[in-house]
Amino acid sequence: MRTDVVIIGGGPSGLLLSQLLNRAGVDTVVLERASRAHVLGRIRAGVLEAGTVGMLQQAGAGDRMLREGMPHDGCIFSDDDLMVRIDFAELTGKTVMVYGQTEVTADLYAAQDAIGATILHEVSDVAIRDADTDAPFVAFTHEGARKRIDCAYVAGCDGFHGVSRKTIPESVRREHERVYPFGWLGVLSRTPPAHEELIYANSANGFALASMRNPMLSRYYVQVPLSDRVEDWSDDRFWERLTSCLPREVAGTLVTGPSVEKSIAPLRSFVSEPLRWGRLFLVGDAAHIVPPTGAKGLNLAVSDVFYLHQALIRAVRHGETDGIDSYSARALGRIWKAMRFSWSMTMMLHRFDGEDSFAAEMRKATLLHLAQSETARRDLAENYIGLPF
Ligand code: RFL
Ligand code: PHB
Repeated sequence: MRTDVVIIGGGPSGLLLSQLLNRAGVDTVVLERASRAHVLGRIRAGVLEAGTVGMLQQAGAGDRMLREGMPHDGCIFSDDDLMVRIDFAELTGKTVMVYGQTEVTADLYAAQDAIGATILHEVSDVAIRDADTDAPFVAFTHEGARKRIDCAYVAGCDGFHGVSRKTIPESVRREHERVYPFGWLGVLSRTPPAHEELIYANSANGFALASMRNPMLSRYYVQVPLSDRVEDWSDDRFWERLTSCLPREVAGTLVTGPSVEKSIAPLRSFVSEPLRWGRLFLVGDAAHIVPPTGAKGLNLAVSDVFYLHQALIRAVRHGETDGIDSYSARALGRIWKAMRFSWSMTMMLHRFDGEDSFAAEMRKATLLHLAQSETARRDLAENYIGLPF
């Protein structure tokens, strides 16, 4: 078998890249380790930047999002009972879209099916070979047989635990990492959202986030120690903690109910440079991880795809390699700014075990400043709605 671009990973970045390339006449094969049902069962991101919304439309996968997604023109930051509204629309002229990653992925699968793209599920033992030569190929096992696809380029869209990043020799890779000493316990419940906008809450009991998927489906998170397991958190314990973190006027009207999903995700900042090794390119979580506090992970994956799809189309269709030569530097410029924002949001909103009173006062002062300074609010809004591609 032969194709232009082998895409490893059928998550949002792999599917979006495949969709944009195919529509431009570049042939792809997507290799995904899991089943489609498994990929679609993962509850993850919820906030799409305007640039992400535009890319999904450009890919022909945006119609349902425009119908069912919820445009939000602001969000709330709270510190105990102080509520600070960030008005994205007024401060930046832009809004974000609340629409689950699960739905984005389902829409991309539907769009790929409609154009007859090749996606192989449940592949195993994927190995990228000769990426530093002009004749790379990818070997893998599918339906019990070992197979090989020759290609011009390989896109590593296989997430943090994939094989692509590790294919780049250690002598070439520079890795930067910050691991935070807590995770987020997330709960999905079929209840109306606590508030019409997202609330990022700092409190004496730690961080909490009140988010949503639709008017009858809420998504909440609370900060937990890394040693906690999901089994440690009954629904009652979760609601009690959430209520204690939210401002009283919101907590007072919170509707609780049984959880329909509950999981714990550790928080980490990570970047692996460069994003290119020969004919292999890293995209999305395969190259970088941000803590979810700034809602940037999926959006960064999409901006990587923006740069790479243009570069690959130029290379495959026109034989021009300037785009692939500059991909890593262009994408990393934006990645590091999102890293900084996600890190600062995480520091502004979380309680660190064993911290002193000074650290807690710094968080309070940052939130008070946000309440009183339009300049501070505009800076936050500009980053939250997404820096330009
Ligand atoms: P994914 O989604 O991890 O997809 C990678 C795919 O590759 C497959 N794979 C392999 N396939 C073949 N061979 C192998 N060896 C393979 N190894 C792995 C996997 O099965 C998978 O299908 O990476 P991608 O596409 O780069 O997308 C990145 C996003 O998923 C991620 O950044 C976001 O979910 C992060 N994130 C958020 N991002 C936002 O922009 N806004 C948010 O509000 C937001 N909230 C979140 C989040 C992530 C969270 N968790 C659980 C990590 C909230 C949470 C709780
Ligand atoms: C979510 O709805 O899952 C969500 C929203 C905002 C974030 C992180 C997660 O910053």
